[in-house]
Amino acid sequence: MNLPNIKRPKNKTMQISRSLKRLIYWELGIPLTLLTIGIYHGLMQTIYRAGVIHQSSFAHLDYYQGLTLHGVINAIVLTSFFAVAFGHATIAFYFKREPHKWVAWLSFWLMTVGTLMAAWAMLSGKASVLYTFYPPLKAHPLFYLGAALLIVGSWVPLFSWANIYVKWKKENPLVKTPLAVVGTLVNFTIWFICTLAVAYEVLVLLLPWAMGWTPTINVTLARTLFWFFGHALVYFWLLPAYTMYYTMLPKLAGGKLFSDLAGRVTLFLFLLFSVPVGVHHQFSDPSIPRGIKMFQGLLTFGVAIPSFITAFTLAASLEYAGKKRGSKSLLGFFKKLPYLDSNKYLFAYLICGLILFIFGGLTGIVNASGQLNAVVHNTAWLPGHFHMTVAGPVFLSIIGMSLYLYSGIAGKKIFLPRINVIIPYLWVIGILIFSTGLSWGGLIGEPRRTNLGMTYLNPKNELFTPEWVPTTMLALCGGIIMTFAALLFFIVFFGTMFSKKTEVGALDLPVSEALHDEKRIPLFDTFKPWLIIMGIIILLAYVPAFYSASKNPGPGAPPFTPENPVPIQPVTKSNIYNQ
Ligand code: HEM
Ligand SMILES: [Cu+2]
Repeated sequence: MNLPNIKRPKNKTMQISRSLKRLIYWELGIPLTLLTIGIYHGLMQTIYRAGVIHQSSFAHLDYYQGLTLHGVINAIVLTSFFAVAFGHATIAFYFKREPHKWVAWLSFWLMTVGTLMAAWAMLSGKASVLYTFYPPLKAHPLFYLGAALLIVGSWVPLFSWANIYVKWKKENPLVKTPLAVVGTLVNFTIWFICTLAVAYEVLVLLLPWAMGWTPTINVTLARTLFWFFGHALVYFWLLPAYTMYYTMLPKLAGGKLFSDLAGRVTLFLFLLFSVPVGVHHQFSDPSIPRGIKMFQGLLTFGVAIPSFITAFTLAASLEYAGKKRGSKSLLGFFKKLPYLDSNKYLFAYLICGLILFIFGGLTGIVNASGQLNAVVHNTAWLPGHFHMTVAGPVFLSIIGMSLYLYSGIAGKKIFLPRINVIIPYLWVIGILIFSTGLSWGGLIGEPRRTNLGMTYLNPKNELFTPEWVPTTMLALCGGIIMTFAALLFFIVFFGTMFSKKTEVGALDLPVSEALHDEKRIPLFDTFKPWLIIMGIIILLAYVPAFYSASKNPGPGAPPFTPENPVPIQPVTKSNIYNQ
């Protein structure tokens, strides 16, 4: 094609094939289109919960159906599609080699077909089981199958990336593996291992039970398998953001990464601590002995080590950047960073995520502590906490990077750049108000996963609880601001997508140099020993947990739907103990 007014790409960028371009467009475009439904339901939840409406459904969509769509789209579909697209981008950019075409497209189609199956089940009201799909709530079999396909599809590319990595390593045995590549490979290794448990839960426990082939299910075992996956899932969400923090944020701030080795240590420690801690979501579950809860609770605090390394390394990197930009005083560097530079909008998205993450981390320490957990368990505190993690650094880095990747590869200018750079700040203000409402409400007993408008927030109902009026109103105000910020983002993203091409598109990622580029230490440039230690800790933490969950499960559970307290199939003496 002849494009006379189009500028040449800058140095160091990479021209990628049409196939990979199209793949990345679709892997960003599909989840961001679905996200409109996810965000709509987020707003609706705050409206129901504040008692603005007192109905079980709105616009033919039930509260729990909406909450399922919200959790599945925002926390599973968006994050998985993005992680794969970002993985393709980092591997192609750093190794200058593209992943196998058919492997990449196979992954895309598995994820897309899986998403469509699950979307059909959720939209037709046959899978209102929330994104954790705990039994004994039962969904349509296609929901479980769809979720399994989405997950399997998302780890297929790991094999192609690992292949490229092994070849590269053979050619460059003494060169440090690029940090962003370590991030991607660590992330997908964790993902591959943890998803084996959820695949077992879906294929061996849930599907036969949902099909009516087995009358009851072992709820504790299903939950234990789920959380083997579920906690590592949060690191699968976070590691792309960490990769951006270490390898891009210092450069965007105008400085250098304080220590390259700190990044490597952090990433490998995540390999050790991401999986064997899932039982901290089951502190209140019977059938799991206290010793295991204690052990996994302690391991959870192990994550504090890489988190603190990250906090200090990033603070030092930002300090260096601020000083290079002319700061003289001790903390003056904070004032010198490019917060509102619309050319460096990715900085704004990343720094805003970091600000929220401070509060997400602090509230997370409360959740991880056994006794404090008992106070906040199943209250609104929990969504208050995780909107400052998954809807904080995770979400902001995903949407910021989606825009960055798309506009770079397509060669298009950002639509409304001045608006774009304020979106993350609006989001931070929204979340801080929203999460204050939820966390405060949680501390005074406001439950999560509850349509409060039907009862507790309905003045005509005998259960009306006036203490929760201010807390749910705060959450509603925050929710409106977040929805407004998201709306602006959709305008910017789709506006960019539908605008004219102005440059030859190329794959370009910001690359931070290291201030302390330590010598290559073989231990921090190889996966094998880490994988072995990872395996040992997982066995120690999980063999006793699975053993107890299988041996002392109590009676098996027949299937239920959310709207009826009576099981779908009658329970008989002969089938209740039949697992
Ligand atoms: C306009 C923005 C948003 C609003 C107003 C919002 C609102 C809410 C509310 C009120 C709940 C709790 C409902 C309940 O427990 O009854 C919730 C749950 C949740 N939200 Fe959001 N949210 C938003 C964005 C996001 C984003 C961007 C993500 C992730 C990327 C996210 C992930 C989740 C998850 C995983 C749950 C838990 C669902 C469950 O308990 O099954 N939310 N959201
Ligand atoms: Cu966890």
